[in-house]
Amino acid sequence: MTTSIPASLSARLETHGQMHTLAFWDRLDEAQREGLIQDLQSVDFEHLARLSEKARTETADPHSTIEPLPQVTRGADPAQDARARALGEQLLEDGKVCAFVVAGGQGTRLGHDGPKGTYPATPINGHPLFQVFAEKLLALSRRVGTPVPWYVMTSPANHDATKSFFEANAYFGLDPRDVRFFDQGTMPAVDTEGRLILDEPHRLFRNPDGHGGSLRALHTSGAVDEMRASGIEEIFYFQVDNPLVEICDPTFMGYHREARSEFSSKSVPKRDPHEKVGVLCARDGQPGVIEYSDLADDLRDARDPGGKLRFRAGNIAVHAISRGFVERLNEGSFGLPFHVARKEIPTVDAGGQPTKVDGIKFETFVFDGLPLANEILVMEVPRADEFSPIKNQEGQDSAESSRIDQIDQFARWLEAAGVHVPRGEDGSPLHAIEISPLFADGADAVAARRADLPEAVTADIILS
Ligand code: UD2
Repeated sequence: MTTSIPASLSARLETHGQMHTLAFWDRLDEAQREGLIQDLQSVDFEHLARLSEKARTETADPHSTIEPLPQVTRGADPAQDARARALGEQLLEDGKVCAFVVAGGQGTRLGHDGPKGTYPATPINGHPLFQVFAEKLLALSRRVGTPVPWYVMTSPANHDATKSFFEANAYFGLDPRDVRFFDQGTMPAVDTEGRLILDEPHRLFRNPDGHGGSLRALHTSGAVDEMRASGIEEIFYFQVDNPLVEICDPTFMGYHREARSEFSSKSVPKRDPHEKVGVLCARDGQPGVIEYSDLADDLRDARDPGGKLRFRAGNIAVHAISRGFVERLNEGSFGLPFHVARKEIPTVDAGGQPTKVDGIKFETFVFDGLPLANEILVMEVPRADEFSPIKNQEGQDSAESSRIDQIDQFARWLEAAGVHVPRGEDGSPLHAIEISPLFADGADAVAARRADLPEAVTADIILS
């Protein structure tokens, strides 16, 4: 029996001006036809039409009121920090915290072939990002005396490659039972006329639905159910591109918990008004993040009476999210707003040959969950200790800038432990330094290994 197009589907395609998606129907084999029908039936055409229309007409709202958000500052009150840290450590010891990395992005900006987490990151060994995180987690698990589970969100395009990478590297020493991979959702893209795009004659082009997709995928994948069953109450969320991330930072988890926050975020003071990071702030009283490109020039440049940037709370995409919050969202019909990215999209021409078209991708952002939380918390942290992402091939936020920042952090840890680290005129260490988290995962851990440290760094050095 040959597959035919269900009448209801062709009526919907007709109504929404999407009949071109069947242009190759006569050439498709049975399996391809069935696949295409399934693909098309999963599209919410009304929603997509609304989004496409909005993308065509959208302009920033000039009338909203934008204010900074209150923040706690790490280091401002050492006694309070210590209390928060003890609380966070207790949560970790009790097995109530898991780590969660969003690793579904394509990493196109880096020109790297493979999942971004496989990108070489450490200063001398060039260990990949995933290894850095795995070893930090191993070190943390040893500190707290219990394994800290790790959830890894992938996208359909990199799921298999990500899993294979962990398998080929024996999970970098982690117990595979403590690492759980799940896929995020996808969204079809449209051309500038709102028409769906064929990626192949028998398949729609779809992109991952943004890191905001995690708030749903945590539920649809069964991850939150699993968390509930194993007693996990708090999710430490981070991005795949930042080797300085302090995974499950107990002080942050403690502040988050003390404030009964459902969604907490770390910030770093923006380097300068033009730095390309989103800013945590309140828009019309609602907390959220405004992308650097959407912050009006006068607000971007505004200073407070102390001379600091008024909107300096740079979003480093490190969050603490309570499991109960994710569950509550998914009980209702929550939907994060879709943001628009205009991109060239691969497609096929009339002859079925590969070509490109100007298109619109739709993505959701996790920080749009902030206004849905009953309580939130923002914590400002020092950039040098916590944020040096690898995003670009060169310049700021590149592998090279991150390498310099990692070496600088290792140098500071050694100096605090009494090791002499020679520095050049510009203040940077003369020799490359790499400290594996398995040797020591922080200044205190380095100091505790004083007996294993040299008196001075006299050449490039790896401590592992
Ligand atoms: C993000 C923030 C920016 C700033 C910066 C800090 C957005 C829109 N912007 O910029 O404000 O805070 O980070 O480093 O978030 N990802 C997925 N699935 C997707 C898309 C992305 O898992 O569908 C992951 C991706 O693998 C990466 C992270 O989300 O770990 C960030 O994605 P990005 O590189 O697109 O965000 P970026 O660097 O432009």
